[in-house]
Amino acid sequence: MGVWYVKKLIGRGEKTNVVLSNGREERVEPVKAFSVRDGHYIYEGFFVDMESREAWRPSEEELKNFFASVENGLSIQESELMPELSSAGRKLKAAALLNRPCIARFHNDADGIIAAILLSKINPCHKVPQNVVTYGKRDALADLSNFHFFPKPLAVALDFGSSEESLDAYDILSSGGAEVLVIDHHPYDKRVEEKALLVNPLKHELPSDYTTGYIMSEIIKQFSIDIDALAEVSLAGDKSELGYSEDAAKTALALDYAAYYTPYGLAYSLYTEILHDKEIRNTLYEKAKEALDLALKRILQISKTKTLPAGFTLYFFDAEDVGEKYEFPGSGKMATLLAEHIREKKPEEKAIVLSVTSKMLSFRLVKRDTLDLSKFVDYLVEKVSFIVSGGGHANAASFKIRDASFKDEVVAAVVAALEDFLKESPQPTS
Ligand SMILES: [Mn+2]
Repeated sequence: MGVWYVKKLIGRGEKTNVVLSNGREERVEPVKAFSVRDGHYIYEGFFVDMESREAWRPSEEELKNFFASVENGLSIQESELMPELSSAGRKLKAAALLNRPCIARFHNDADGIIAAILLSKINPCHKVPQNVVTYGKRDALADLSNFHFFPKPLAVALDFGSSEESLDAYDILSSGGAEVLVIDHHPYDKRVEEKALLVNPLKHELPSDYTTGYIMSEIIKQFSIDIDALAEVSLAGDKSELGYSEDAAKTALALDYAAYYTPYGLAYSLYTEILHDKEIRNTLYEKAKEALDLALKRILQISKTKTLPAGFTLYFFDAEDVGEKYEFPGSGKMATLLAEHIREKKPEEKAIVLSVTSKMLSFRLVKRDTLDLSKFVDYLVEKVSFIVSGGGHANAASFKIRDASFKDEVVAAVVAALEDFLKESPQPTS
C-alpha cells in the first residue's frame, strides 16, 4: 500500500484533481467526500494507493502548506467582528474535512456548553467538559495520548485557557505535533498568542460581553449556519450586557444547574438533550430557581458590610454557612446572586461582594466598571503569598488560597489589601 501526501487540490466540482508528492496527478472525489474510490482514498491529507508498495511521509512544512491550501480554499462570508474569526472558522472547517483528530475542551458552564454545541455544527470534535479555567499539564498529556499520534491533531479550548497558567499545556501539546486553538473572552496573556491561535474580544478592545458562545455563533455564521437562540443562552449564562430573553436566561440556568451535578466527562450528550427536551429543561430550571431563592434568603441573613475607601461598600459572607456542601449553587454563583440582589435594590451603590470558602474567594461588582476586579486580583497575587491562582473579568474575579486552615486570616489580609488598592489606584468616575 502506497501513501502519498496530497500536494495540491485542483478544482472543487464533481471531481477534484490532486497532485501527489511523487508528481502524479489523480482525479478524486471533492474534498468533502474523502472516501475509498477505485482502490484509492484520501485520509487526513494522505493519498493512499492500495495497489502500490511505495510509501512516503510529508515534512512538517509540506503538511502545514497543505492545510493552509485547504483552509484558504474554503469560501466563507468573513465576519467583521474580529479578524481571527475567519482563520478560526477556516481551521475548524478544514480540519473536519481533512479528518484531523480534534479534542475540544469546554468550560463546564452555560457559555462553554453552548460554545461546544455550536462548534459541533462545523466540526465533530470530541468534546470534553472542563471544570477548571486552565488547560492543565495533565489535560495536555491526556489529549496527546488520546490523539494516538495521528499527524497534526487540533486541540481546542472554549471559554477558558487565555491565561498564563495554560502556557505549559500548550508547549506540551505543540511538542506532540498538535495545533492549539483558544476561543475565550477572559483576560489573556500575550504569550498565549505565540503558542495558539487565540480568538478573544479583549485583543480588540471589545468587552468580555462578547461571550464564547456568541463568538462561536459568529464563527459558524461565516458558513451560513445561524443559531441566534443558542448564542442568546450563552449571553444569558454570563449575564452579558448584549442582552437576552427571559427564556434564554431560564435555559442557561438549567444548563448551569446540570453542569454542577453531572458526573465528570459524561456531560456533553446530556446537555444537547436538555436543549431539546422542554420537560427536562423546565424541571432543572425549577430546581435551580428554588435552590437560588433559598440560598439568597440565607446569604441576606449572614452577610456583613464594611465601609471602604473611595465610597465603596464591601458585602461579605462565608459561603460554607449557606446550604449544604457540594450542593448548587457554588460560592461564585452565590456572590453573583447577592450582587444582583443589591443591584436591584440600590443600582447606584458602589458595592463589592465577597463570597468566601476555605478554598476560594469570589468577588463581584454591583455597579459595573466602578473598578477593575481582575487588576485587583493581580495586585493581590503580587502582595499576598497565600494565593495559589486567580483571574476573572473587570466585574467578576476569584482566586484560590493555599491553606484552608487560615481562612479568617486570609479574609482579613484580603480586605486590608482591598483598602490599600482603593486608596492607591485612581478609580474611574462613572
Ligand atoms: Mn464565558
